[in-house]
Amino acid sequence: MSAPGAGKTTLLERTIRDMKTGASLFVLEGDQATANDGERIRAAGAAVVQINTGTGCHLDADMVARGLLELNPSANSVVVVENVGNLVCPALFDLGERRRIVILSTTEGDDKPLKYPHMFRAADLMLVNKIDLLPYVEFDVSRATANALSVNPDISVLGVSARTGEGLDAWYAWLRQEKSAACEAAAV
Ligand SMILES: Nc1nc2c(ncn2[C@@H]2O[C@H](COP(=O)(O)OP(=O)(O)O)[C@@H](O)[C@H]2O)c(=O)[nH]1
Ligand SMILES: [Mg+2]
Repeated sequence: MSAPGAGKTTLLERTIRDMKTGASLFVLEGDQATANDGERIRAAGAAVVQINTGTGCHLDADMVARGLLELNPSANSVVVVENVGNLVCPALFDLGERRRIVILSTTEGDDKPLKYPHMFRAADLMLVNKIDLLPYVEFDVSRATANALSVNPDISVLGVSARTGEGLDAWYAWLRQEKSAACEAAAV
């Protein structure tokens, strides 16, 4: 989840390519219109189903259920759901996710966790993306982190650049750790 343009699709494309996820990662792409992001994900090498919400500002559980039937992910794979871009409605709907990630990019302002607290309260991890742009924008990563922690003391925070690759190793480690924890929990 994130505001439009924070880098959800770019980060996913890079993750699929760098981790060589092949048939172990599947994607549901939510947007009001177009299949653009679905095509980008397919070109990166992952199976994807595009869901268009029309006038809707978020995905709901029924859309995800129908998308999953079509996507048909294999056992022990990771399914990533890219929600419609905005920091309001997607926070309010349970899609059955195991973990929720919010991306805040450095061009959006470090006050956004305070202005959209429900989104940051609903997330397990905040990725601060576009850290390559920090020299050019007024964005204080430690202030953004403090703001996120003030609305959600349990949120984890990682700084990344989906463009330069800085910080992505920590993101990949987080993803691997979450996947093995989920597989262990499912095996019990
Ligand atoms: N400088 C910079 N640009 C980025 C980064 N990540 C994404 N972008 C750019 O931000 C724009 C929106 O990215 P996109 O992935 O479509 O965002 P989405 O709407 O959240 O899926 C595109 O022009 C990307 O190239 C980054 O880490 N650094
Ligand atoms: Mg996108």
